[in-house]
Amino acid sequence: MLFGRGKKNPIKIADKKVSEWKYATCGYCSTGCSIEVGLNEAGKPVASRGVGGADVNRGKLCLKGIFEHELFDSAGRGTEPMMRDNFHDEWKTTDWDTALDKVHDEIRRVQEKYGRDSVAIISTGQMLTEEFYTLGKLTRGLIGTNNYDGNTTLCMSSAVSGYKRSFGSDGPPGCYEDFEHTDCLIAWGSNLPEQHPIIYWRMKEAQEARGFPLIVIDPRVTMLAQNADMHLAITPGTDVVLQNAMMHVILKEGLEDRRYIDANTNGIEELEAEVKNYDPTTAAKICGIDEDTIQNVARLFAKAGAAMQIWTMGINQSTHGSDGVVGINNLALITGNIGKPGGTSLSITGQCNAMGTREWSSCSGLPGFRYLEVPEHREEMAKFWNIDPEFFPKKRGLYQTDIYPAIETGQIKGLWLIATNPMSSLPNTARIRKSMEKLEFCVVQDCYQDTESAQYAHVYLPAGTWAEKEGVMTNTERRINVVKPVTKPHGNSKPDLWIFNRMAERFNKEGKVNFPEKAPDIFLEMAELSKGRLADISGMTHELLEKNRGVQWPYTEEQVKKGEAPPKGGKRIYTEDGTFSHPDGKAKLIPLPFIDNNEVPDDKFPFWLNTGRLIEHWHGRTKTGKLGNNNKYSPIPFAEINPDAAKELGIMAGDYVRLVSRRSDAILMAQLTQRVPKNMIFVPFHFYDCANRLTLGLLDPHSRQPAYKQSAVRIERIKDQKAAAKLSMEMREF
Ligand SMILES: Nc1nc2c(c(=O)[nH]1)N[C@H]1C(S)=C(S)[C@@H](COP(=O)(O)OP(=O)(O)OC[C@H]3O[C@@H](n4cnc5c(=O)[nH]c(N)nc54)[C@H](O)[C@@H]3O)O[C@H]1N2
Ligand SMILES: Nc1nc2c(c(=O)[nH]1)N[C@H]1C(S)=C(S)[C@@H](COP(=O)(O)OP(=O)(O)OC[C@H]3O[C@@H](n4cnc5c(=O)[nH]c(N)nc54)[C@H](O)[C@@H]3O)O[C@H]1N2
Ligand code: SF4
Ligand SMILES: [Mo]
Repeated sequence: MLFGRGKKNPIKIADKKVSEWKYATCGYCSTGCSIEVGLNEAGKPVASRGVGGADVNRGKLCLKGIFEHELFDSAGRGTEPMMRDNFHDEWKTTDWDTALDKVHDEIRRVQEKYGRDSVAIISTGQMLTEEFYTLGKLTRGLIGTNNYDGNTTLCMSSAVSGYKRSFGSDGPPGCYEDFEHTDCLIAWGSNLPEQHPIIYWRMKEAQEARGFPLIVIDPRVTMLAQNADMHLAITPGTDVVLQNAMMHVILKEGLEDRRYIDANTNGIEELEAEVKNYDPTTAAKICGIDEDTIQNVARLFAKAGAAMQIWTMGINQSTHGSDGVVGINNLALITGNIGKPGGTSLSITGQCNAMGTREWSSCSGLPGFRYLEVPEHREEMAKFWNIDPEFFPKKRGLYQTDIYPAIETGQIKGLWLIATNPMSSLPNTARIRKSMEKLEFCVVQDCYQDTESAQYAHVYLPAGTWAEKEGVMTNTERRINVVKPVTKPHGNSKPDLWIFNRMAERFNKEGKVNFPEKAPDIFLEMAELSKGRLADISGMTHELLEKNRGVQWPYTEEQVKKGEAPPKGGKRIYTEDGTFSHPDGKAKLIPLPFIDNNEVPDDKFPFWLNTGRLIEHWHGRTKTGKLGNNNKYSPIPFAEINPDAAKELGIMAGDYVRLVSRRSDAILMAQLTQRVPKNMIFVPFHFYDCANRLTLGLLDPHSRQPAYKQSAVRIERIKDQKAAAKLSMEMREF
């Protein structure tokens, strides 16, 4: 049968009968797209669209944003609080007061019996900033445990640590507009087209206009690598060696910016002495990139008028994560590429509000990039919150990744999980399961009740999500944008802010500490606290954020009063000489000796295991697994295997295989692809009981972030394919 052009039916876009559009900011990734949710006449969310006038996305959305309105009533949402005495028991529905009283009483019981720090609180990068700030006040000011951290330790802590070591403070210096000014872009371990599709689109548009070279450093042929001018398929975990070798070339050939180095940095002599050891010939043997390529990339980067580096989890999730970030910063500093248009070192953030938690949650310190270790910061915050400064710990407590071992050893007995699902996201599931089973008390506060971690909870608190709530989020480029309540929280679930405020009433019986009820008022409190700090937001209000479709910090009251405020906030930080946050105002150049400490392939486990993401899914799929339009692209777990390796092992495309690591095993479907080299397997970590059964997750010494991307496995072909298919499905039922 012939299909003539004229005979094709035109694509019909269904009329969703939207009667009103409401403003929000996307709640998935850190790109920070402005979104509008369409409501029909009955007030039901039926559509999503990008906002044309928004600086970030200029009308566009990716596959996740387009279907985000389907989340509100998706399967598995929590509707009522639930309780039980033992995690083996059936859940019993209860009312909010009973559930909240129980959480309060259990936290205090455990603390009285085992000490203040025996309860841990683990938060997230997926709430609104006012919620983070309120939880921080409750935890630091009233509950008083020091073991309070976020899932950002799995994600951004290497970036935070690297920024602090280099510049004296967290805070990404650049912005997306830098793509429009750059002459050279290096992307380290970042797969923008899949993980940050709209940032990718911004980058691609700029590249088409300016024609700058794109260099991608990633062991896998990602979608970004396919679009690169040069793809450097680096040996996993050796980025620091490549960075040192590039600096070796730059300094040896006199391509550095001496004026910038002398005026703005300390430590050039020590750095020079260290990178002398990394001549390209020696480095090539370790990092797998040939010496000519190392030299070419180093020269291209150093000779560019403005050169930009971005990175994501290929750098952060490594035993050298923090060092990798410092290495990127070193490269930027010695070439004078910080804070200038197109010349920057920009960490691409992960979760929608991972930046907000870094700025305001008090997880690793106190609000507004204040530290527990600094007496003046403790005094200032204690006065502001009306608490005794002595109540604050004098240094930060355990990182998230150290909390689970502390549960295993009995040091921690109670756990409050908020918008994070460690059973699916932490490495080495078997060990996390053991910890969860040992808890005397566990409360899970999540918008879905069917999470793997809720299986181990004694209390479940159903939370609202995304645009069922009101507040702000900060994106990758320090842009704060607002989320408005588009619809009521599902069932009898409540906004996280409401839950924290009701908990605060229980810990704050005398009413000493003030907890404003409404997000815009909390925002004003934060704005007050931000005055004169790096992340100064004192000129912002919710109304301004909505009107401007987001404003970048800093944006100060003083600028507004003088009429000098840039309309959309501060595009860059560290723009002027000598403005870094170390006490002397200078940035630090830090030598990075390479220590080879990863689990590497050997005879028994001959393949690298690399784990990461797909465009259609979000983390543990609590959200995207329920949305047909997302889930249909990859409904079942799979492993990418190189066809040549598969041939040697007798594996055909679509076969079920067993991956075995020193921790455990997992059954997945083989997808044969040249995306991975012959000695590597790539497994998306979205599916429960797959990637993280296998991962080792050694920790970075500075950031305590796990090396999710480097461990070793072997592949076994399964003889009985039918049984394997059945087992693979059963493993995902609970
Ligand atoms: N669709 C979708 N988008 C997301 C998310 C999601 O779940 N789904 N999650 C969000 C979050 S929280 C995050 S943190 C980001 C993550 O965003 P990305 O970091 O871009 O995504 P990943 O797939 O985790 O890893 C990126 C790349 O690191 C590479 N890599 C592995 N080992 C190394 C190495 O040793 N060196 C180098 N240079 N590269 C290496 C991997 O091959 C992979 O291609 O995505 C955000 N966006
Ligand atoms: N193997 C491997 N593992 C990894 C990674 C990897 O690359 N490889 N990446 C790591 C990284 S970068 C990250 S960020 C982590 C993510 O790890 P997790 O934080 O565990 O991932 P999520 O599945 O996003 O969990 C968030 C939970 O919050 C809930 N939630 C969403 N919105 C709200 C809300 O508004 N309120 C409340 N109360 N709950 C809400 C969701 O239903 C979900 O259960 O995974 C890490 N794990
Ligand atoms: S790029 Fe990120 S912020 Fe934008 S629509 Fe997609 S998931 Fe949402
Ligand atoms: Mo992340």
